[in-house]
Amino acid sequence: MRSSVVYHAVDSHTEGMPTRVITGGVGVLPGDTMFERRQRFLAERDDLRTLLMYEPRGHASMSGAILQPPTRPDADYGVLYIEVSGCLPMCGHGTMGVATVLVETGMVEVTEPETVIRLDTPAGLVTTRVRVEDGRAVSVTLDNVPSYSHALDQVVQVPGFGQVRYDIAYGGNFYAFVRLEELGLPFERAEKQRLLDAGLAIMEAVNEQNPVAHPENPQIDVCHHVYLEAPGSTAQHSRHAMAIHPGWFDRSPCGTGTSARLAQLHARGELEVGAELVNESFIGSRFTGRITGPTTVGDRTGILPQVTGRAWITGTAQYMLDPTDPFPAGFLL
Ligand code: PYC
Repeated sequence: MRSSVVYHAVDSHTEGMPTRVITGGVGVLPGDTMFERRQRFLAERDDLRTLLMYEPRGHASMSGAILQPPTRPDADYGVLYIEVSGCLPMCGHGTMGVATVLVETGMVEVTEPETVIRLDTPAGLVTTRVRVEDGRAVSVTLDNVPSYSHALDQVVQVPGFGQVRYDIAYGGNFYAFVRLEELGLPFERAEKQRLLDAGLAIMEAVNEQNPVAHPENPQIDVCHHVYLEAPGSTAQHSRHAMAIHPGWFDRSPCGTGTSARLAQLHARGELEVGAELVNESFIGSRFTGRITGPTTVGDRTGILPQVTGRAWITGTAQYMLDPTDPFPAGFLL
């Protein structure tokens, strides 16, 4: 066996969506904040992301997180989210996977019935509360970064669909919300390619015709997620298919998407502080979200979102790279 590198991983899934948690082998990434580390990682070490996420070690809807020492004194670990699509500022299902791995591998001091872990993420500090029974992480509740509704009732021109109405909100990433009834598309897994094509076309139109920027961090300036709302969804129980750049569906109910959904519903006057939302994914798995209070995001009115879900460890691995491997940065078909 020849290998120039070895990356240690604990693989997990959160309500169906994988998180490959890289626990060793990367070293400390340069940068004074996790956002700066993210920017430098994308510029200088993106081949490591693609090696760990793309085929043949990953696949077209892979997701992961690299553990780091924190850059701030109030956090226990730093987290860099790695995806097939790039490095997200924040990832809810990934955070639940990380918290579960930290508890079940004993990488944090575990207290029962609750273990609190503070994570330094590129989007800000995220506190997780892990419910622990007999050493097992039973559920994870995360206090996500402040979220806000960016705009309601926007319109874009989308090839094949004409004018499409949408709301857009931020919950650690930007999310465009579109009702499937308006697109005339059914909420069925058998129609997943048509749904994905529609989501990607809307995403492109939103980014071209109505670009976004976070009021406090203008470098967060892209909408790579489209929430295709299923018919019959309400402010208490919402079902959706989440189309994500460059072409996959979130298997989980999407933690940052749930946070953005809470902000959108609050801005529409449909969900009050304290009320709960059950958010259901395309495969039927669920997160519960709630608004814990009001806040501001720059000069915008925002909310403090909390999201609860579950994650399971699926395996451990050492990922290697043989110097003769013809695909040192992986590939996607
Ligand atoms: O859970 O926040 C999330 C997420 C983002 C992309 C995939 N999952």
